[in-house]
Amino acid sequence: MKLSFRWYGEQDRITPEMIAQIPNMYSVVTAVYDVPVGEVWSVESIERLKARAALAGLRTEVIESVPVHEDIKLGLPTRDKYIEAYMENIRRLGKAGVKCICYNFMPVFDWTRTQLDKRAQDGSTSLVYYAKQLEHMQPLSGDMALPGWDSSYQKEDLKRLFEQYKAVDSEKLFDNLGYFLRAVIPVAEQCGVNMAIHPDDPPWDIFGLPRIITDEAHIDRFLKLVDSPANGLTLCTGSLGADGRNDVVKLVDKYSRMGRIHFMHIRNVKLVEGGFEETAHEQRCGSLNMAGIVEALVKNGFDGYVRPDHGRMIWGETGKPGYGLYDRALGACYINGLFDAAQHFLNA
Ligand code: DNO
Repeated sequence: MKLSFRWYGEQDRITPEMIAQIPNMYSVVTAVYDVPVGEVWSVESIERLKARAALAGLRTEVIESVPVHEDIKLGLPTRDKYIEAYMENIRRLGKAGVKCICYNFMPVFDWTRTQLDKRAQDGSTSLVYYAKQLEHMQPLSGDMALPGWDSSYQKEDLKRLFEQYKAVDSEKLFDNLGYFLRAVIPVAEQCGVNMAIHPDDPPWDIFGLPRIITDEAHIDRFLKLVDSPANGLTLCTGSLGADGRNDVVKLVDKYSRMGRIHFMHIRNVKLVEGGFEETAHEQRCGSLNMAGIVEALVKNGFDGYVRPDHGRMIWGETGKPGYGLYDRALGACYINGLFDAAQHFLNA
């Protein structure tokens, strides 16, 4: 596996030098953040990211994300120009040495939580999702914001989008995803880039908007839309694991055996009545079988990218919820340990 770590570019107070001090670090996971969704990234911005990471001795082989414009997800006639721009981004990134592009196909909102600073007994805080709290959230109010969301939407944009999505159920969304993939996957193949869709987080419909990358049946269907190795997955254990019906070890085993996992987001999550809480990565802190997940990867010879995912806020750190340095670094070390142990015992 190739260990990686999310770096939010030059604005991030967690620098590539800090990231490089985490043992076994291979690549940053980053993106160009100052270009509106749907536009082409300049070669200069891409090269700048790469050069900055290289100063710390790190590669820039994973992009998270090249976001997909809503017109593509909605299947509007204007989608073709956004798909053109997307293909151009793949070409430019491939040229710069990027090997894997993470993206998602969630309508309007990215990952969703109902509270970002839930305090645990040990004083750490983390992100949680409680269905009861969600009932009180008003997505159309325009004053809701989460760190993963596109903050450029105004109230009117959101209203319009919700109207437009009335015509898009999960079948339609699948069709629109297929249309997108049939265009971009051949380009990715030519450029030596693997596309890696991120599952929906949480993996169920939200605010009446459909979500389709949610479980085994849907992932199977997704992979068949374009049956190419370049059409693969970011398997996020915490996202899929938020639905207790998903057997995450089985999914990791199945899709890594098929060679369709290009990027792993490894984190734990604790299922509670009516929702879930993010925890430390450590197995006994949450509901997931972390050792089993890594064992499956090692058994199948997985050599793709891995990153620790959301961390708690600990030791008084403040910053982007889920993206502090300390707990993600602890997560990275735990992941290293699990891989070493699995390798050792499987080869013994
Ligand atoms: C959350 C992330 C997601 C992910 C996107 C991929 O922290 O895992 O925001 O980057 O869904 O497009």
